[in-house]
Amino acid sequence: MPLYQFSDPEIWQGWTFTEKYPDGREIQAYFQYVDKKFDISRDVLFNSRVVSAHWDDSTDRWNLTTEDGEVFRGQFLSLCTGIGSKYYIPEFKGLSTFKGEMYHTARWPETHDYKGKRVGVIGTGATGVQVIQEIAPVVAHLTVFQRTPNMTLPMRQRKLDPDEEDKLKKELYAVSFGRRHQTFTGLHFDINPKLMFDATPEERTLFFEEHWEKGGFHFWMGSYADLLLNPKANDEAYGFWRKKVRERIPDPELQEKLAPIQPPHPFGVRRPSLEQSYYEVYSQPNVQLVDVNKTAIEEITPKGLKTSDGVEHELDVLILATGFDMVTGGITSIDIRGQDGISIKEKWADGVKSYLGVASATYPNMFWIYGPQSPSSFSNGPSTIELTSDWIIQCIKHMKENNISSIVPTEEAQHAYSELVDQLGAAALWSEAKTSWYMGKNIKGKKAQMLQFSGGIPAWFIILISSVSLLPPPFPRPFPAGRVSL
Ligand code: NA7
Repeated sequence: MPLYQFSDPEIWQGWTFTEKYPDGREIQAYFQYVDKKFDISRDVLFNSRVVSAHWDDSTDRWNLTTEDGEVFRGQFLSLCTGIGSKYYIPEFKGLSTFKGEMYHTARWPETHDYKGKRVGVIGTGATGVQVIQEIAPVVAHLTVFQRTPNMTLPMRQRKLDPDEEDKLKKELYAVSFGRRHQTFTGLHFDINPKLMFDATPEERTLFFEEHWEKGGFHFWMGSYADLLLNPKANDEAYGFWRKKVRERIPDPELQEKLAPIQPPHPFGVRRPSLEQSYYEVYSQPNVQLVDVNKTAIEEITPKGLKTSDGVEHELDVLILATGFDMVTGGITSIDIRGQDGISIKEKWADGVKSYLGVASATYPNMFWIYGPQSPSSFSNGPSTIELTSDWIIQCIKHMKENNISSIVPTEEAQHAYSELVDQLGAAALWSEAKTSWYMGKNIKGKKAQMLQFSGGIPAWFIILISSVSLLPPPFPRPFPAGRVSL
């Protein structure tokens, strides 16, 4: 905070977060506040799962059906399904035989007492890291099943002082929000334009230290310009990261499991999770780390989990922190059919294609926000969301004012944009991670491809607004002259 929120002053002037990284309850309270302010619930049908959306070319309308059989018709379809709405459970043998309690982190129980329980966690991504550091101090025993060590970053959580925030609101909030479309990630800081080895070793060390101290994504998205492009530069950052992490782990065996000499993949090509006490908990006597590359998960049994060394890890609770069918899963779970009657799931089986990361050829009047081929999680979410929303609103206004009843990207425009997304993805080291949701590689059978626009918000913003440069400007920012050629 403060940038991971709506930029409307009516919202932020009346709300102050209590922590730099607010917890789930506070975020929920914030959403309730926003809802009340704009009376959003009035327009929402809760607890209804959309199962299909079919375009009717004769009437220029979408027909939506819910699980309960209700049918809705509408001219426009906006998919706000997010990038992490379809959670993923690998096909572990015997999973349904487990007699204890089992949760996926996406279905975290609101209240639960882990005190005195034997708990197993599979997965060490963002949710695994959070769960592990929170429950380790209270459980009787915790077994973590790790496949790839997470290259985490220090969160540097802190309480926010309301008086200081009030002052910042007057002086800096508006400026910071105004800058969100000007930085690579849509945050208030930017990538250093300098190349890593153009800096002297002393400069580099000071730079790394400073960014490490700042915490959050500074060490990653505030690093030198070639961090994710040049393997040698990447090694340099990894070396610093490894040293910092190892200092917190007394046991050499654990050091090697959590921060190995040889990195499993380049630093930062998978999303680094933010942590607070993650490494300290592994030194607790009640915490055990199992490397599933050495001793694989063989099966889940009624009593726990059996690994390939013959050990049965007895558990009262099994937590699956195994991730999501990220970026596309929310959209492909709905039977969406456009002009040619082909479902989007079938269309994307061979790889996602889109125009601007907002729309898709043959699916008229359909837009998505914070989804495939947009900067989505390579950016500060609200930055991408607000830019996309502005674009969609202006597009619909333009159509209304000009009596246009439907609009659809051409295959050529879609092809050109999707090629650009692929080329940008191939230009960096992203594909060197064996399993990475950025590339769809965490899901069996999913086509491996860069799923997001990785060229940064400013480049995407120019492409986005150039595509609608005929529309009246909604943006309080300069339009580029002419169109950007794809
Ligand atoms: P992530 O970050 O995708 O993490 C999933 C974890 O589950 C990851 O450590 C995986 O190992 C592990 N996993 C998945 N399948 C298996 C199997 N079969 N065996 C062992 N381990 C497995 O999901 P999260 O929910 O934590 O976070 C998702 C995003 O939400 C996050 O990036 C933020 O943007 C918010 P791997 O590392 O692939 O070897």
